Amino acid sequence: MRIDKSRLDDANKKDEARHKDHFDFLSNQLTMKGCDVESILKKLSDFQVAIPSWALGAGGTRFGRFGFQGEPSNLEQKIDDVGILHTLTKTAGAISLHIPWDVPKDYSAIKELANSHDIIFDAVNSNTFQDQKNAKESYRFGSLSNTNRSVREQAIQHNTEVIQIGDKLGSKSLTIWLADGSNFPGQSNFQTALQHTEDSLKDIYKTLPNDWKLFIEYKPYEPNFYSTVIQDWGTSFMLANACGDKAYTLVDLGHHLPNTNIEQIVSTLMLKGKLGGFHFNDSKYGDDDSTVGSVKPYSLFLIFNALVYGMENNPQNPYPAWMIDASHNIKDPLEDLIQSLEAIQEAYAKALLVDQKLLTGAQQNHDVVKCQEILQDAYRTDVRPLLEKARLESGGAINPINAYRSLQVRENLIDERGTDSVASGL
Ligand code: PSV
Ligand code: MN
Ligand code: MN
Repeated sequence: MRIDKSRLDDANKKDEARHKDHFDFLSNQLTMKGCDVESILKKLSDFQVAIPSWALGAGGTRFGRFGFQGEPSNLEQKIDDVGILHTLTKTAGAISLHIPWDVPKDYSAIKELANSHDIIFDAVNSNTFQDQKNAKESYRFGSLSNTNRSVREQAIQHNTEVIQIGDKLGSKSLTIWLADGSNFPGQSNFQTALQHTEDSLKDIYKTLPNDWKLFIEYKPYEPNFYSTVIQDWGTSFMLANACGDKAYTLVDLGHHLPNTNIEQIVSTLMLKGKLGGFHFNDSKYGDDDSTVGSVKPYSLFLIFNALVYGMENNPQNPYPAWMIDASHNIKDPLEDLIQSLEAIQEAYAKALLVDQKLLTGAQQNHDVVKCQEILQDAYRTDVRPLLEKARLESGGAINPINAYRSLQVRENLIDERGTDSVASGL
């Protein structure tokens, strides 16, 4: 299904007067403070976040999965769902595929469909954390780090195939997340596992087209609970350096031990020009993959403050690839993603309000109180009218959740796809 533009315009009409009132008030306030509202709006409209193909169905837990009616059951329907998100929010102009969950059958038809929704193919993700049907070797004891050469070769070959698939779609980056590690002390030799991983990554890197990037994701634990080969940003950074200029670290917000200072990690990586990709989600305990901004919105703001600083001051760092890596097991997945997109834009807008010159001055004067005031003044500003304005000007919804509900998007999807459709690839 596609959202009809005139019905969206009607939905917007109900919110228009309130929006205008709020926007005018905020815009005046910000202008009086010296903010360039037009440039903030432009940055907000330009900011696009990839939606992962695996987040469009309801997620499960290891205890089970409650399906959600009208879920997409093939790649075409997943692209249609991202199209719905993009029409409403105007910030979801990309999709990130996980291979082999979403291998296109007809490449030109898939590209045409994505194009008709104004969606591009962002990073492709390989999968060596599950065994595939008819695979010769098993990843039970690791993939790129495995002690068995033929397992490593199968995993390298898979990544090469993922690059080829992505290349046909116009993707420009490969993300590797390895589940490799061990569950018990003594099970694995740390040095051997790391060396095998480095050698395997270098082999994959050799097959990377010149205009591509390799993103190396890290994660401290899970599914292995004693050790993980690429456990932290330092290991990822070291491996990226060992591979070469086209290799970067990817930060996933959920992949840190509790209380880790992620904004500092972001700053370090950007200073060194090695922050390649970013996965958004939120968490209370571990890699919970909760809706972005639902638990720790102030942390998200501080991280964005570091990202904005890096984007403005670190030309040595490429523009990062943004992706939502969240999925929920009880919410409507599309509503969940709309909430995540909104939270990302909100944190970004607040970070754009930080007066960097004033902050630098306060830092140099060691005025600790003033530094905190500057950050918190930006954080406490209700920036939602800016988001509404940016969306409205791009043809999206003033309030995407309200529009999604009033246009009965889920009901239409259920009519179209049936009540028992099950998302593929989960
Ligand atoms: C692993 O926890 C991860 O964050 C990686 O990005 C994967 O590719 C993704 O989740 C989906 O399994
Ligand atoms: Mn991730
Ligand atoms: Mn994760």
